[in-house]
Amino acid sequence: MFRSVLGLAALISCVCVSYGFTLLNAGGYVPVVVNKATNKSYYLADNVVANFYQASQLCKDIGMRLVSIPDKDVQEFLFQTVNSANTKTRYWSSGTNLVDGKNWVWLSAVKPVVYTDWLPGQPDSAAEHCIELQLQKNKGLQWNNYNCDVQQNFICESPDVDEDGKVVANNWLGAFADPTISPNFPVFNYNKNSYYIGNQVALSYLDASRFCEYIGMELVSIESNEENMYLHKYLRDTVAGTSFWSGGSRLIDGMNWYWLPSGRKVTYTKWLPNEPGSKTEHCIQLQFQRDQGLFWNDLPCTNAQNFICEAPTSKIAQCPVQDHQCNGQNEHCGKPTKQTKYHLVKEQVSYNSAVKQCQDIGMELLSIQNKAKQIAVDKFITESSYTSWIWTSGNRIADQKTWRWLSGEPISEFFWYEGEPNNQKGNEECISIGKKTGGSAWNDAPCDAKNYYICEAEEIVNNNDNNSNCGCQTPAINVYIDTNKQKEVNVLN
Ligand SMILES: [Ca+2]
Ligand SMILES: [Ca+2]
Ligand SMILES: [Ca+2]
Ligand SMILES: [Ca+2]
Repeated sequence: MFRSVLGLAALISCVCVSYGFTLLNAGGYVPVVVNKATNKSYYLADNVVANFYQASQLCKDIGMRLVSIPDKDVQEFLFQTVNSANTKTRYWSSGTNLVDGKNWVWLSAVKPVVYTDWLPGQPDSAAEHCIELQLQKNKGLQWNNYNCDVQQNFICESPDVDEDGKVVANNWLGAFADPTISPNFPVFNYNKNSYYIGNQVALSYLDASRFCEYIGMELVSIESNEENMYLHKYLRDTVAGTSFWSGGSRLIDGMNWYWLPSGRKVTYTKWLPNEPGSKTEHCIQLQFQRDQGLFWNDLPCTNAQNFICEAPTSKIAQCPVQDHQCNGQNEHCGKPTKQTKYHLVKEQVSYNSAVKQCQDIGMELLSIQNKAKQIAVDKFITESSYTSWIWTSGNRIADQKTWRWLSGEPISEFFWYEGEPNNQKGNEECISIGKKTGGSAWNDAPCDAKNYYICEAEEIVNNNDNNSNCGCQTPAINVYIDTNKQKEVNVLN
């Protein structure tokens, strides 16, 4: 049951660790062509066909992204490359107007389409939302807007990197706010999170999930009555549609409902009467009823629906439901327990960048709310081998007086170095931590100083059996559509 249809899931872990221009493939290397002028590399996916959404995921799985064409030089390079490859003639790019139904953007690069090379008469049909590149042998590689569901070849490109060769993360939340990129972006905020209504096209659950990821979001998890009511109210006020995918599904084991993007279990529910019904219906559809509310129904995941995305929520490692290794040797055996996961980033950035960069990876900048947490951080820091200062989220930016964590909660217990906080330069409003004998301590520092930082997130681990150390690994869950059989195939690795 668990297999990777296209043989690509297995590389996710290696690709994440080190990105280079030679990419590991399941059976060897991904052959890339390097544009010497820009140092970007390109992969012509000549041996696999995929729709626009799947193509985006497949590029991502090999550490690349669907191609963007910022200018004439890149266009010319791609034309020469495809023309001399002499194999296929039609390829997906990342160009689309799906985001708001009007404006063409390079979805991978989060940039508006400025330079264009449309075929005569294109773009034409308003129902064709994605840009394909068509080779006109020895003449050009011209563009056509086309039905995004069509399965065809595609071109991946290496992501943008900074001077140090580090991949530059796309800033979709910034793009939401930039009217030159997408003036009609249907995004709104509730309870500090952003939501996007995907009502330009109807997609399968998995393609909808891919689209949300494409714009730096994930299919929505509805985890309280307030959130469900807010979504209903927004849909009622905007008349945005009546039927949407959420991120809820029981694809993993056919029984238990999870918010698949995060791995969290579905606890709050708003099922319609007599739902969930058929065991073959594995994904949660949201039904908008104007005067009644937003109700849930399970549906086959291959049905085409509009969808709702949400900015990334914290991720949880969820064990497979069946635990065969637990022998009941301790009281917590088999019971999921919460723990905090820390992630140290050895990159020197300002306080604000640290806050943002943690959020970009679905985590939060470290807060140390109590003594127990300080001890845990001591241990984490003592076990590491560097001596740089590290940002916490503690600051007194709001009123220059009260020290608070990122959540706004005032700090009640302090673990300063002796002589700190000293507000040495009169602008020390952010809290960093450093090593000291037997642990760590705090210093107030200027927020624009450049320090390492620690991101944190809560995760749930199954405490199977402390003695045999058989705790669950964090599964990377990828679900691919078997394009030959048109059904979902789960991949757990
Ligand atoms: Ca067309
Ligand atoms: Ca949510
Ligand atoms: Ca149903
Ligand atoms: Ca200081």
